[in-house]
Amino acid sequence: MGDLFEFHVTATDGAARTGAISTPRGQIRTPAFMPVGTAATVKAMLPESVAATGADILLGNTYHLMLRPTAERIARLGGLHAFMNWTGPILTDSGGFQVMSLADLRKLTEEGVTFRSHVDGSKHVLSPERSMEIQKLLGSDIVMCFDECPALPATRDRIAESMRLSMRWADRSKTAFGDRPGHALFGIQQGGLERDFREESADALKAIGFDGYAVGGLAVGEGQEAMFACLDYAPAMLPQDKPRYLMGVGKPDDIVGAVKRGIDMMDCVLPSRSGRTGQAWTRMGQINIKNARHADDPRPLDADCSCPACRSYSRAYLHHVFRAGEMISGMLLTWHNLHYYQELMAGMRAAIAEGRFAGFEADFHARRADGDI
Ligand code: PRF
Ligand code: ZN
Repeated sequence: MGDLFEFHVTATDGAARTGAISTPRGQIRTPAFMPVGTAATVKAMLPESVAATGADILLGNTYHLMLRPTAERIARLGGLHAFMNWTGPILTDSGGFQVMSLADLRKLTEEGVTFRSHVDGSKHVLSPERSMEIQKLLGSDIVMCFDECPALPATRDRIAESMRLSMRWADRSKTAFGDRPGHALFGIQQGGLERDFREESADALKAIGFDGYAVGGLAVGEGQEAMFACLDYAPAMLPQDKPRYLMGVGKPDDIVGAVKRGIDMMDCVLPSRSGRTGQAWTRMGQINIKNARHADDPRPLDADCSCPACRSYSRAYLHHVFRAGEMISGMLLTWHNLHYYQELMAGMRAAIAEGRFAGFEADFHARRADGDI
């Protein structure tokens, strides 16, 4: 990645690391949480508001954008950054994972996947080469290899076959990506919960050589305990001096556990999606704003939170606008949730830098109640 794209670890505490990724579009402080902007928007948020929560980087999706409005249209309009008015770095997922979970009539071959759009039923093809082309048209700063993975539980044979196909696709992704100074290509480790397959996958990726490495194929039905057991060994199989990205994770306690085990980057729809369904995440636990017991509550979601929702609005108001179906409900709850997630990341970065991550983790768990608060 040359000088334009660099990762520096500034402190470690156990397996946890803190540092920064420098890109031509700005720094990404790690551990980093990337809000999801699937359809060229973080739903219910202005880009400047997303930045104000402390996000350094957004995630975009090849699958959704290729279908609507198409990568070619976005390229004609100056690329994804200009199109959606986000000037910071953007990481794009490669589409294979979304095809397998969202598209209709999927057909998987060595070449790639053919599928029908979940939007209008039209037929499309994605391959490593086409995914690299789309992510280039979008102007993505961090491009993900084209991969595929089974939902868990799956048989060892199915996991091995899928992982080996993804490693052949990783090789084709690297060739198709070529040499693009200032842009990074990340490989994606697969192998389910099978330690030998995780090792085989990591070795295959390291032999190809990438600017960063994702741990894929987790949070696909195995549960937190099994995911953490895998994260006890999987990140250490990947190069120390490159960023490690855990894809599609997770709840706040998943994130803390992943950082403890050496993960540098994560993304999840949870803070934004649950904001639109009336769920708030706080240091004390979850709040379901739909619940009738908030109807007369003059307190904010979290008196110690400095987000706009907590500075100026009561739980009673948030309850009312949610029940009334008012758009400000999704706006305020999403803002609060993204703010909380970014505060959590900032708290972990500071704790790692000061060598007190264990204390941070104990405090994180001690504050939190199970169930609704
Ligand atoms: N691969 C890709 N995207 C993903 C995943 C993966 O394994 C996951 C698994 N949690 C989420 N998003 N390309
Ligand atoms: Zn708040």
